[in-house]
Amino acid sequence: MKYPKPTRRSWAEPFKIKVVEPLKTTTRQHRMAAIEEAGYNTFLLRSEDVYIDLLTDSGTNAMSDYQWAGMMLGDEAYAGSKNFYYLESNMQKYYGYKYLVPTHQGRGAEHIISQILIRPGDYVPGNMYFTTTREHQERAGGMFVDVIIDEAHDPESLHPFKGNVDLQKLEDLIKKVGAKKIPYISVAATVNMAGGQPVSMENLKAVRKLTAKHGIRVILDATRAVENAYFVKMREKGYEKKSVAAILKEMCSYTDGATMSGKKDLLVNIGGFLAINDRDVFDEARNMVVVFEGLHTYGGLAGRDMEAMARGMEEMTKEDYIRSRIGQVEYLGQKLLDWDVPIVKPIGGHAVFLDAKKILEHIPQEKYPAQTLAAEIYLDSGVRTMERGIVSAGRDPKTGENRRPKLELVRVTIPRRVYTQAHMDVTAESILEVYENRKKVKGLKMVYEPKHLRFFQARFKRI
Ligand code: PLI
Repeated sequence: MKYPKPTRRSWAEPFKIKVVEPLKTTTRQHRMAAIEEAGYNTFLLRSEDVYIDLLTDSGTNAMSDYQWAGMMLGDEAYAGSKNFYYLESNMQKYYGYKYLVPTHQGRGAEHIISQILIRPGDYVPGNMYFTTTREHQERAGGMFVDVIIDEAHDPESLHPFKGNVDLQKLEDLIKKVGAKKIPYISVAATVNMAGGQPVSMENLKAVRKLTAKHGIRVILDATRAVENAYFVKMREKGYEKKSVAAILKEMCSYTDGATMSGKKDLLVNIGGFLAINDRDVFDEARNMVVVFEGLHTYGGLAGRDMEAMARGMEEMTKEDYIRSRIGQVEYLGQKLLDWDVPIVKPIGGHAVFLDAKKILEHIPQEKYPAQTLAAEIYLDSGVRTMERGIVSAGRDPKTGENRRPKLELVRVTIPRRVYTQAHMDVTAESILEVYENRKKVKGLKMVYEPKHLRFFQARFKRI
């Protein structure tokens, strides 16, 4: 026999393709001009110059026919849209929180909760930072404190729950600054910046227990909580037979509220919400949302967008969907591992993270190895990825110094239900090509640095 028999049965996408969007291929010469014009920042590329777009899984999902059908049922009323009430009841059903405040996307919810709960001089612990989350905490006068376990900063560590909160670090912070100075702990489910790494249920329970003792709230970043729930099912004892839906609800039950970017788990292109159990916080949030987002029954969204989110909630917890979602990321990651390309291990939920520090070990962090690697991959094939290293980390607001994260990564992010296995093959081959030619690559220098969230708009030149 020519081919060895497979050792296990394959999964396949639990859908078929009904509408297609043509992709454009370009020449290397075209891409050279495009990346130069974009200041070597993949965020500044025009998407029509991109072949396979793995910049982000945010708002890049393919909606189902069921969701598109729902779009036609948009009740575009300024107040009291029926789509809002449907979204509210599905949020209660799938996440279990009491109150819902819709927002235009995740950062809208982060803004509101930060302004309500954080006072100047407060400390906000979190299991690693996320860019927009920390920005809003700092704008409210808070200081972010990283309390994730040390393993999260080590790309090689095989810890199954690298998103876990280090309880000792949290306890030390409480002792040092006092519980009164900690309005809440922000716990992200599948930690984006750590490589899409999950939090265990056991850890969530322990965080709940410790914070409850001190009267500190727990706010979940539920953006990719379904993906986290799937990892709990796969890796945590006692959860093998539970449904992903039940695991999700249990995770939320150990928290007081959640900020949510619907653009990820909810399989839509726009939307988000703040969910909360406390009536007083809800009243304040409802009051704030009308100033910054829109009326409390639409929060900056069209009725049709809320309908699509509500329907997305029904699809996200389907076992065959979530299995193929994570399976596709694993397929790409395993391919790179088989070729010894350094990536963050274990493979994450929404993306494969390339270890740029290791791949371009001859380029010091000040010369932006991850930014450089993302540009090189684009040059090779038109595949767009994203820097998640020193550029994303930004500057310390107190000292003005560059933060120097241990992780210097390139995120190869997989949109949901968008690309096929062949796209993953092409991507993996491009990364391998760049990896094999890595010695020839030189770094970048930053020539324009925006004040806030600099990674979005910073510009670079080749050294
Ligand atoms: O992009 P927003 O405003 O809908 O959501 C902000 C946000 C909050 N939390 C987490 C964990 C995120 O990943 C997140 C947005 N992430 C983006 C845009 C990404 O590319 O990962």
